[in-house]
Amino acid sequence: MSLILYYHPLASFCWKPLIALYENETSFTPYFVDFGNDESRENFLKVWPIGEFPVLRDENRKQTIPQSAVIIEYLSLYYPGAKKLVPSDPGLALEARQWDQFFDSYVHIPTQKIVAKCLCCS
Ligand SMILES: N[C@@H](CCC(=O)N[C@@H](CS)C(=O)NCC(=O)O)C(=O)O
Repeated sequence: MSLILYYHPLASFCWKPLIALYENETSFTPYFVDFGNDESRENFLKVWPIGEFPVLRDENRKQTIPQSAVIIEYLSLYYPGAKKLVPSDPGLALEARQWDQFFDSYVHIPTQKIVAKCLCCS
């Protein structure tokens, strides 16, 4: 399988590319990055030393793509499916990016702070 998505189920930024992949039934291998497991963490850091997920690895194109929104654009470009992920109209594409960044800033980042706090407390 060509596409591997490095992700964590509690990381809401990872849900963005997961939704894109599932919407178009794009074939991929999910790789659950378990930072509590040395082998899992090291395998991921070999692919993306920054250590932030989601990251898409495309073995066919020999590309490593970080950043949730860029992964969606990459899928839209190289693995298009029945569902259009990015509007063709440049004005609408700009609006989509605007909302994407809005939700990143005001929903995902606060969500991740809550998740991190809860995990630290448990
Ligand atoms: N701008 C990035 C943000 C990704 C991000 O913040 N990922 C978090 C989880 S949701 C992460 O990797 N946290 C682990 C860490 O930073 O060590 C994106 O859109 O992908």
